[in-house]
Parts: sequence; structure tokens; C-alpha cells
Amino acid sequence: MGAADRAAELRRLIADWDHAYYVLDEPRVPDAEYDRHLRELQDLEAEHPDLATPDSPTQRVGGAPLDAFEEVRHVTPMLSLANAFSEEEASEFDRRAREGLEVESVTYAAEPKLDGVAISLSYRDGELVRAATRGDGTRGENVTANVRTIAAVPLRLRGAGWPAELEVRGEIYMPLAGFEAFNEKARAAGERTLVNPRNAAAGSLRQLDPKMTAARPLAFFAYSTTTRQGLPSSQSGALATLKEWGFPVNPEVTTVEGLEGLLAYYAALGEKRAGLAYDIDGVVYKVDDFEAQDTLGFVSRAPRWALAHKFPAQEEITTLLAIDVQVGRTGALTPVARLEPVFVGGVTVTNATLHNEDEIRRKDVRPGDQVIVRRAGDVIPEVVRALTDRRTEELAPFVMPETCPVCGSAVERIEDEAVARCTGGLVCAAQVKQHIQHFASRKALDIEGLGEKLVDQLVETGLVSTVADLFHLEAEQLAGLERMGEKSAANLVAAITAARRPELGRLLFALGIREVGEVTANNLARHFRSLEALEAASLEDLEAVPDVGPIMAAHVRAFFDEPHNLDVIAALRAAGLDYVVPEVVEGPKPLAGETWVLTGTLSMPRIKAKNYLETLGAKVSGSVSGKSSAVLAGENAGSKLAKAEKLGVRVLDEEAFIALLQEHGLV
Ligand code: JCF
Repeated sequence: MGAADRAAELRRLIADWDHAYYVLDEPRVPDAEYDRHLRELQDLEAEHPDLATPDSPTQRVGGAPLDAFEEVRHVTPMLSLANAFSEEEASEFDRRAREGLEVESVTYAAEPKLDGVAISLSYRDGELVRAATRGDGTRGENVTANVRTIAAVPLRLRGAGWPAELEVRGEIYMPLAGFEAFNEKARAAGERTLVNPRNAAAGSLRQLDPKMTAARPLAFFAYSTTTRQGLPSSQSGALATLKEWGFPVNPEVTTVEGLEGLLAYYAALGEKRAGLAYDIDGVVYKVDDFEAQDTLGFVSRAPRWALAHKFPAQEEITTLLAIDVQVGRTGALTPVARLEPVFVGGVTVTNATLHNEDEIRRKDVRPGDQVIVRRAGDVIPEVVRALTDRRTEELAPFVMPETCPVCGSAVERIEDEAVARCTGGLVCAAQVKQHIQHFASRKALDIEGLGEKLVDQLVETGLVSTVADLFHLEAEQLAGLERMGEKSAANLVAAITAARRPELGRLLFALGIREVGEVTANNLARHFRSLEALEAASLEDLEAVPDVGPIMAAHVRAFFDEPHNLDVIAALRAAGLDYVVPEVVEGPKPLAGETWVLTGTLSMPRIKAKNYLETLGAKVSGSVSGKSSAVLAGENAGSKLAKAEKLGVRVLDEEAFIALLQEHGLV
């Protein structure tokens, strides 16, 4: 097959898959298969630039940046809809429609009203030639290059019967999942977050560089046309045909009868709202029959045949009374906004999340501010931003407390992490349930019978407030708890007693030091061989241990620097807990008999490299000689490297060294 035929075939395949995905909601091929075909087409077009066409799916990646958007005149103005905020107003709309049409009951098309950006799409001979924003309704902006990047917008019409000139209107929006994912990433990277999905869609469309738009997860639903050529004579019929022509149409669109039908639809969609994949701010009712629409006509700039029936707003303004700090089950400190109660998204909201300290700083939110609160769908309410221009007096910025509001332990914030944490893992009531469960888990002290429900009861009845209390439990105390018979109480006490001699590695894992998993705990145990030695270790000592980097070392140090934790460790000992240090079982020594030399700068501490080599059985020497087995050379290695080369001693760079460690299962 020639390149031209293959390119055409690929274009057709990919357009079919896009259509199946976005319009029919029936994904056809796995993402990887889709990507392979798209890449093949990109390669073909790169090799044969004359094969590229404006409707090629490769255009979705975004073309060259623009200097500015051209102005576009809408021959048919883009209308806004009359709004209704109550049942009475909806009823009034229906009454006028019935009177105007002189009928008993009207059939309506009803659809969700998306909270996005209105767009006009022009097709000539079936090909997308222009996309324009609404602007003031008469003059908008030409955003064709950006809209081409949105996969849900057909670049070429499908099916049959469409007119040579077709203008389709609809809504560009950002699905909530894409919005949340984008912000999650931005937050982690310390970058600006998008304020809400509507702003996100509008902002994305107004990027001068289409590649920026291509990177935003935008979608599209069609809702009307400017001509009726080729279309059935009703809104519902027209939408069905638009779907055949390749446009995504909202699956919630339906027809209903009379006011009763409208209100039932409104209520049903209100129920569904929180679970939808996108924000809606209401529902749109349209008299379904086009002739009836024409009979009713317009008042000023809004059609008499359509109405936007709004839902309660998802964003409202209120006063930020205070910023409290909540401690999560893992010790993460989350600033929580205490708000003047405000009705938003259908409920009264008094608390909202502020995510983390950096985000508060970036948004410059201060107690006393007027703030915008957003509650959409099932998402936790959040403070979107402060109305800083409404500040009438100097307000003090928020600072993260230096001690945990629950247990008073020190708060640490490790470099490069957005989250501040309580270091009192052993004592903090916010963390204690999760901690006890971890302590008892199979890979920790392996105490059978200490499940979630029981831990909850032990903590809530006050029998246990730290893991040390477990070792004082008596069968009689347990017997009073729910679903705890005499026998299981005795079994549990026996299991706790049996757990009093863990290996040091298990004990370290059981302590629940942040970032310290099973493997690291064992490495620490093997290296330090006692809890005292570990408690006394400096950051540098810690980083010398295989698998321990600077962040982990900082967490270990912070844990043992917190006196509350040391109290619990002392209490554990007083309760009879003691660990055992197994004899070192010599692993295989693949480098036994070899002498290695380290030189230059390595990215791991030199002591760590030395430990690795010694673990594998090698000796480490300071100088190169004819007897040296190998030289590990880091950056800027000098005379030792030169000497090794002269003597023909094997030289490894750090990459090769790490490969060697991997080979022997050390990293
Ligand atoms: O979903 C919407 N935001 C939406 C807006 C839906 C519609 O059917 C509309 C609209 C604005 C104007 N119809 C018109 C005529």
C-alpha cells in the first residue's frame, strides 16, 4: 500500500475510534493501540508533508502559536437564555408557551445546562473550517486552532444529508475528573491551580498556543444549529441527527410533557447532579417543535421558547472565620476553613478544605477574608480564592502550627513535600487507631485477632491509647467488648503475649515511621543492630544504610527526636516488650576476595557505596595498585582513575555499579 492510501486509512480508522469513544460512548480499542496508529500517521505525515490534511487527527496536537485571536461576526447572534430560579418561574414559562401556542399541553426537549463555554462550529462541505467563542453574542473570537485540538469536536462530518454550510453550537467543558487530576498535579508541583471547570474551559480556549489547549482535558456537547436544512422539524429530532453527523450529544437529553414533565426532569437531574462527570448549573427547556418555536418568537434577545431553570449555585461568597488544622489518620496536617454558614451546591457549608500551606499562601487567603466557596458534586467543599480587594483592614496571614494540635508533638515538613505532618505517630490520638492496626499487622508484630472493629472499640472505650497499653490488657477487660467471648479474649491476650519478642526489623517496621517499609526496616536493623544505636544515628549515619535516602533519613530522625515517641518506646519496654537481633546470616559473597577502590564524586554517600561493597564480600581500599580488582569512578575522578587505566584495572561508573547492585538484589 502506498503512503497516501495508508495515511487515508489511518485517518479513517482514528476518526472512527474518536467517534465511537466521544459520540457513541463505546470505546473500541485500548489506548495503546490508538496511540500506535496515531503515531504511525504522525510519522507518515512528517515524512510526506503533502499528505497532511486539515481534518487529520494529527491536527489535535495543536499547531503554531498565534499572536492574537481574530474577531468573528456571528451572522446569527448567539443568544442567551432567560433564567428561572424557582418553580413559579418555570410554571410561568409553561403557561406563556401554552397560551402563545393555544394548546393544552406542550412537548419540551429537556437537557442539562452545562457550565462551560458556548462555541460556534462552522462546517463547509463537511469539514470544520471555523470555531468561534460567543463573545458579546454578535462578535466573538476565532479559536479554530484551539478547538481543533479537542478530540470530541468532529473535524469532518459523518453520515449523510448535512448541508454544504452548517453551523453547530454547543458547549465546551472540562470534565470534573480531568479538572481534579489537573489540579492534583499542579498542587504537587507547587503550580497554580485552575479555579473551577468553567474558568478552566474558558482559559484553555483562550490560549494563544494551541499546544496548551491540547494539553487540557476538554470535551464538547452539541445543542443547536443555525439552519434547519437537512434536519427533522424538532429540537429532539435535530439532536438525534446531529449525533448521526458525528457530534456528541448529551445522553441526558429527552422530551417531556408539560410543566409536570419539566419539574420531574428538573428534580431527577438535581438528584443526579452530584454524580455527573461534569458541572451543570441547571437544565434547559426548549419547546420541542420548531414551528411552535417560530410561533413563540423572541422577547428582546432571548427566545420565548426556551428557559434555563437554574440549580442552587455551586459557588458562593462567605466570610472565612478561622483556619483550623486537622490531623489525618496518617498524621498529615490539613488546614480547614471555618466559614460563616453558606448555602452552596444544595447544602449548608460551614467547613471547607484549604489543601495545604503553600496553597493558602498562593491564594493569599487570610482569616477574616471574604472568600469564594465551591461545592460541586461529591467533591469536598473548598475555598477557591479570597476576594482580596474587599479587605478593609490588615489581616494576619495563616501560619502552620509548629506543634500538632491533637497531641502536641513536633510538626515536620520535609523538603519538597507539600504536606506538613505530626511526628508523634505513637501517641497522636488522630493516628492511634491506624497505628495500632499497623503495629499488629502480619508483617509487623503479627498479633492475630486485632482487627479494625476491635481496635476501634479498644481506643473508644479508653482501654488503649498507645500501643504500649496493648501489653497490659487482661482477658476480663476484653470480655465486656462487643462480639468478644471469653475464649477469643483469652486468645487475644495470648497472641499479644506471644508477640513480645519480635525481631528488631519487625519492631522497626511496626513503629510506623513514615516511609520506612519492611525492607528498609530490616536494612536499618541489620545495620544498627539495636534500637539505641538507631535512636542515636545522625542523618549522615542513616544515609549510609542501603536503601535510605535523605527524605527517609529525615523522617527517621524526626521520629526519634520527638520525646512523645520515646516515651511510648520506654513504655513498651516497661510492659515487657523486648526485641531479638538475629545472628547475621551471611548472604552469598559474590565479590569475596576482591579489593575495590572508590574515587570521584558519587551521587550516593561514599560510606553507603562502601557498605554495599562490603555486603557483597569485597574489601575497600584507598589506593589503586596492580592488585586492585576494580575502581568505582564517580564524576571528576582524577589520578586514581588515571592510574587504574594505566594498570588495566577494571573501571565502573556509578550506573554500572547500580546495575551490579541490582543484579545482586541490593537495590
Ligand atoms: O448547556 C448549555 N449551557 C446550553 C446553553 C444548552 C442549550 O441548549 C442552549 C444554551 C444557550 C442557548 N441553547 C441556547 C439556545
